[in-house]
Amino acid sequence: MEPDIHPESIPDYLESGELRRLQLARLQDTVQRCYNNVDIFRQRMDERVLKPSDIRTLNDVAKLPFTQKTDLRDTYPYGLFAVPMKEVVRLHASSGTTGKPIVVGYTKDDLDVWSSVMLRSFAAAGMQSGDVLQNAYGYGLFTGGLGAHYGAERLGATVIPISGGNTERQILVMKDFGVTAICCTPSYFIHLIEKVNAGGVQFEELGVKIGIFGAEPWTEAMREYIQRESGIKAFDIYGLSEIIGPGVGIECVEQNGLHIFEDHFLMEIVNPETGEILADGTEGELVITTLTKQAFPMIRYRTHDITSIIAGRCACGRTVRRIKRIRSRSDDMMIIRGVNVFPSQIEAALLSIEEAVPHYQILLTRKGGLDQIEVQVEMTGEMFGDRIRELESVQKRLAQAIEHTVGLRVPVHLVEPHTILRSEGKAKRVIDQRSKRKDVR
Ligand code: DLL
Repeated sequence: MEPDIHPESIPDYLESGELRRLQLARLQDTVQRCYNNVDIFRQRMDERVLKPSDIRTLNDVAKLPFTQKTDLRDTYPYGLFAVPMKEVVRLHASSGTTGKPIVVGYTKDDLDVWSSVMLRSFAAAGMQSGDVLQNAYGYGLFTGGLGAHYGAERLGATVIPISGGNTERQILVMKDFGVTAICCTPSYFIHLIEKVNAGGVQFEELGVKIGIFGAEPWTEAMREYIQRESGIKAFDIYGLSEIIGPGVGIECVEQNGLHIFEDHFLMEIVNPETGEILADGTEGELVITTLTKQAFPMIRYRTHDITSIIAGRCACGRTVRRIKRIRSRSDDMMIIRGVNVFPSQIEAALLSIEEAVPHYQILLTRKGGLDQIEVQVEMTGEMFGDRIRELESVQKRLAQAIEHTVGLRVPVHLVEPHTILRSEGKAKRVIDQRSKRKDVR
């Protein structure tokens, strides 16, 4: 166990039998509350001739119906809430890729749990009271800003609620306010590093030590890039609005998988096609059941996030299990000439080339009924002055790295520095121009 465990982090270290007993009691309670209060859940249980009392062991979770994102849309806005609205003290919403947003609600107790898991997240990444956190996640309907805010305050850190965007001001604050930790999306952090460097300052000089990055997929290669370029230690934090927001899981100082706060979130990995539960270590779709949520409990929520459970104890001593970093969303998979391609594979390949900069985008088009892919990568300022022959060599090596990783020859185009849109929140890596409807993800 780490020395100086924060009292709220004690559940991270529960003995496994005790954790399973707690999970079962909480699962039974959640199922009963959903049965009593959520119409579509009760109907689905009744169709299966299943009663809450049939949940006798944790394995019985497999008997319960899945909840899909479409269920949230179909019952928009409040159809899955399990408490009367007068008990709901906060709403957040996540913008879907199509149509209406999904709306999630919290009781006072839910906010308490959320702050607590966020406190545990920051503590796992090595933050303490006395740290000064620049919170550059967006405040508003997005869960990132307020979720991080209350967790860090509860830890006793000093929170700077700067929200996303306004990069010049972010840099001023980082320079002048004694910032020791920062949270934002990894893509926005890369933008910050770039801007700091452009101002003639080395990022290391700023005194920031810890970065808590999530809300979008990023790769191990990207972590290496970030740590090398900024001198900070970069941690991966995971969460989704439907479950609570950020704080479902985070890496500890070992940086070897994300601990899931299993006393609040029951996890399963299933085959995304069949829904069959997969063994630890096998990659599949993460499915989460909330164990303590009151306003918006979720039973077997299909996250579409692809990962696997890491078997075995973490060197940090936490007993709550870990998952591998999210490889991608199942719906981000592109099928090009019969080959499955994930954006994260392209990112890893690009960053394996020394000269590469992490600003890239993937363009999907359709020609003659066939899907075409192209990768655009920004040149660095130095490369821009290079001779054509040198640029061709970089381009060739990038294409070879992609072919090596993905097994597909993909055209790579070097584009001028600063021509790919920088994100202040979640990056849009894939520009899909295959249909008339320009669907930008
Ligand atoms: O992104 C919550 C959050 C805020 C997480 C701040 C971490 C930090 P949503 O907007 O509902 O919530 O998006 C959730 O984002 O299902 C994943 O596909 C993706 N995602 C979130 N964290 C990670 C991560 C917030 N660390 C969706 N790695 C999730 C990869 C992530 N993907």
